[in-house]
Amino acid sequence: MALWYDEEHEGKVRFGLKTTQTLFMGQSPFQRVSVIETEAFGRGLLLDDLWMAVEGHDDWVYHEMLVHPALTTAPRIERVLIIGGGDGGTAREVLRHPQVRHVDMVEIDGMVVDAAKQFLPHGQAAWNDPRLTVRIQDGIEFVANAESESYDVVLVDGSDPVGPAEGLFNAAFFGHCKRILRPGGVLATQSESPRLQRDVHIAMVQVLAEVFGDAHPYYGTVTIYPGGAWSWTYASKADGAGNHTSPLAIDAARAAHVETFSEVYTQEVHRGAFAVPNNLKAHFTRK
Ligand code: SPD
Repeated sequence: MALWYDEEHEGKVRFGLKTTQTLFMGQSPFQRVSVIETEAFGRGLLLDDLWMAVEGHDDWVYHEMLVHPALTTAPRIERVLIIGGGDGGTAREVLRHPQVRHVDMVEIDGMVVDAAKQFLPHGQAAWNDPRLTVRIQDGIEFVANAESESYDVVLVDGSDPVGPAEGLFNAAFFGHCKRILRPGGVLATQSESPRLQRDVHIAMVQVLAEVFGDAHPYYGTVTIYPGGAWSWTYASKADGAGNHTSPLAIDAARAAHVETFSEVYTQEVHRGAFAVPNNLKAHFTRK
């Protein structure tokens, strides 16, 4: 008999995948961590029964689009901080940039990293890179205590705003992210579904605009996430002259390098992703 795994949203919507094997299931102090083999998308990681990552297309879209718009536009990319990202996909994409010298990845749940190292193909390229330091620590506490102006790019790769990731969506957290960025530095965060989590998405962009004085949502399709339509948001810290880094001022050499290995990212995809649907635009226009 076939076993199906259904992810349910607010008791109204379900997304189901036929499974072939459960490879890992554990309860950490923070959440249930599972790795399940699916017929359609290969191995997948779930946290508290919500899909986080699967092999192939969804992994590429999600991680390439979280990472490369920021890393092809930030003035400097030597020091990068990843909050969350325990499956390793974000670190993998960051470390593909030769200009990156040091990456701190702060993941609250050691069980996620252990399961990813053992069972997930996604992040394997990252784990042995000497530029990566993995810290098993609360990201909220880490940014609150980190030195001011110590990173060029901050990437927030958390789960949804329930459970351990809840504090990654508010002004206090983003305020510290801004403080620890160097002038001109860039933050990119996953910012939920513009369709099924529309209110959370709008609120996140508004909070980022408030905190940074600059926020640009961008969009793509991640089949395994609620509704398929997904978003990330880009925000930059003003430089010494009060100017913000533009998400569309792409460093052509860095982007051309990414295009030599990417599955999804191109400069055209990057530019197109920042087109905001009309019915969301009104929420983001500052008066
Ligand atoms: N609904 C799931 C949203 C998860 C976003 N982050 C996924 C982490 C993959 N690195």
